[in-house]
Amino acid sequence: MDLGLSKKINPQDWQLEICGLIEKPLKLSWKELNALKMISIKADIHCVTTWSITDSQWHGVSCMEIIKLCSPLKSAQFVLASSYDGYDTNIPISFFSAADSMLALFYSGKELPHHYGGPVRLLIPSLYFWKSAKWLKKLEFLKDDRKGYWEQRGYHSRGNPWEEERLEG
Ligand SMILES: Nc1nc2c(c(=O)[nH]1)N[C@H]1C(S)=C(S)[C@@H](COP(=O)(O)O)O[C@H]1N2
Ligand SMILES: [Mo]
Repeated sequence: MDLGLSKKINPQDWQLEICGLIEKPLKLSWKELNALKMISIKADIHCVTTWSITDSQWHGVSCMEIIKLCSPLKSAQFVLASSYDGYDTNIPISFFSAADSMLALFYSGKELPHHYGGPVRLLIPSLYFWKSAKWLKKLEFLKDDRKGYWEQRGYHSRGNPWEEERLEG
């Protein structure tokens, strides 16, 4: 379920911009991303329409690695993730920096397929799945919350599944 990006992104053309309230703004190429330390996680995914995928296997770069690289300022409280299809979504920095939050490059042991958001998707297992931006293009660190695509259309700004934060917040 997505806005639809018909054109596949060639990993060689993929780039991630990291900007906003950070000490070191940077751009990461596919090669640079792959040189970072990777982690594997098993996650339960919670979709807003109540289905969940249990025990899915993901491999990629921990969001903590990104935080270490760019050094967010104390004033940075939110991350706005934007994608190659024009989608965006906001994430409180406390959830972005959770141990299981990652830039996923592999799913079930295989390179992340295009329809799952490959080559690189943000994965925030502690929030509803609409927060996991596919075809990730940019991470912007912000002081104030800025709603993304679904949040502007009535979805909850935080989206914690344990609090059932589905709509308007
Ligand atoms: N770039 C992008 N990411 C996106 C979306 C989108 O439209 N574009 N949709 C979100 C929503 S609403 C859901 S439910 C999940 C669906 O992920 P899936 O296609 O892997 O099941 O992706 C999220 N990430
Ligand atoms: Mo969704």
